[in-house]
Amino acid sequence: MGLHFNLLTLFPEMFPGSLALSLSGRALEKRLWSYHSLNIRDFAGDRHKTVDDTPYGGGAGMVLRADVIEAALLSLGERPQRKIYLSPRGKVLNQPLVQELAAAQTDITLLCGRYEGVDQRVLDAHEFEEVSIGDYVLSGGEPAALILMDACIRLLDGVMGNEDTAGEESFSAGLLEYPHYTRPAEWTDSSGVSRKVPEVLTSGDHGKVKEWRRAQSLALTRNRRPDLLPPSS
Ligand code: 6GU
Repeated sequence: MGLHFNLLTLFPEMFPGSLALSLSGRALEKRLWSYHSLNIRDFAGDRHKTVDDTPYGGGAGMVLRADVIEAALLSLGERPQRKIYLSPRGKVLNQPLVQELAAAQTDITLLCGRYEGVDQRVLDAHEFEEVSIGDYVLSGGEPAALILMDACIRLLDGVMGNEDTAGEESFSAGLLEYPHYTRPAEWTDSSGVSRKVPEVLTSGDHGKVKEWRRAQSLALTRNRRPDLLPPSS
């Protein structure tokens, strides 16, 4: 029942974070999704609670120990789980992957790295997938986990307030969104420039509105993100 996330992190207080608010927060209260945040440090084997060590071969930074990560993982028990290590070297998260994860029939375990990384052997031994949220470097995987979770949660049945919103999105699937306007129909900005809402939107002609929005979406996509368009266009 509902999508369940396990979080393996050195900062369990970072969850649910922003996901306790707004749409995802309401969905959490409604039990449409749930989470279990584990502190990796609780699985350290020594009295100093050591979780990391220096890298073999030398170099800067520290590496999270395989044995500690595995102990945390095994504490989750035998429930089937999709295991994801959040790391900038993973495949980049996109909407098809988000849709796949939101529809997962198993728990999703997210390993959030810190320091230089995680001992490769625990990733290999437990067949972690690696996922990145984009081509830049964060100081840790936790914000990436929150983003991945947010993107999944908003797709769950019963989460969106307005059932129209999801359909609207599939209409413009793969394109950037057209511009939005609300009242007043004419607005003067702080420089004294008067700005009107595009006439078609106040015309009441729903066919024309739809056509205009589609054209706007296409033009925006062509200008800003041509990589999103199929090769034919
Ligand atoms: Cl998943 N982790 C970190 N540390 N940095 C990232 C990232 C993940 N995705 C993009 N940058």
